[in-house]
Amino acid sequence: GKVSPVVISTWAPNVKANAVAWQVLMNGGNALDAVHQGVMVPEADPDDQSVGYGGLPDRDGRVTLDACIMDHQFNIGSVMYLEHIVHAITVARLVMEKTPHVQIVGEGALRLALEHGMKKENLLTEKSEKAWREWLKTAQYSPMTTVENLLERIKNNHDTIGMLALDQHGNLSGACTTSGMAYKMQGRIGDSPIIGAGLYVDNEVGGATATGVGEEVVRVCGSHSVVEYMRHGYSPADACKEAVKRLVKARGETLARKLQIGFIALNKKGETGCYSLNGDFTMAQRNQQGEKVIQSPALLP
Ligand code: SD4
Repeated sequence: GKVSPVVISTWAPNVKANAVAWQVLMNGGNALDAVHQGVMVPEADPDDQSVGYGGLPDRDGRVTLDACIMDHQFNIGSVMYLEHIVHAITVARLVMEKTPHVQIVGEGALRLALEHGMKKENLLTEKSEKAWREWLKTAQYSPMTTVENLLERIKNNHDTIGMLALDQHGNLSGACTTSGMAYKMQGRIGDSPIIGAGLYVDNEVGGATATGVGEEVVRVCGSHSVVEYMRHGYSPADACKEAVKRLVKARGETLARKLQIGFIALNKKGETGCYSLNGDFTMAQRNQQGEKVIQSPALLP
């Protein structure tokens, strides 16, 4: 029989992204197209300063994007340190479908995009440039302040999008896209374009995606860990919780209290869940019952 589709994504404002993904699924589209088109919504939104166009730049004023995508057959593609292209997720999909490789960075990723007819654009909006110049005044160019800035943005409930979908054929896919940590050092890559860290999908089990301080998500192979916990029988929420606990164990509670990471997960049966290190994390969900924002439970609330 037909499976009941579902879409989830990190952060409440991404109900808008879910709506687009849901429409793809309702038109009979597959999970891969759903997550691809879904995450294009915040990528194109100038007011989302964490993703795509309008994203906050690195400390030198360059907007550099990271994204990855994974389907139900272990096909993967990712781009890192991509400049001048609004839809990094589309370039990640080009890497997956049009090249023999799985990860392409910087100039090479830009070239791939241009070769496939994508347009070169300025991603730095006036609003983001102004924020960056303001930051320059007091930041002393320090990477520590970038973590503080990220935490501030997370409090404002507006950040990186990771999205997972289950289609009517019972197939899972995921996508993750970000402009990364604001005012990061040049060339810095977080978890978001790293398969296994920012995103992982195993069609026999489920999928997971992450948000928060990427350095910490990478440290525990976050999304892959969540999927492995589900493989061993944990519910999506409990699997996310175990991965968060693993980080606290690795880093200690004192440091962990100053950080934030959040996971969302979706299993083969269409069950969903989320869990975060500290408070303020939300998950947006869309299924046949309608649209919903779920306040995530937290380990150190
Ligand atoms: C990064 N994980 O680049 C991203 C940022 C993020 O919520 O998700 N913030 O580290």
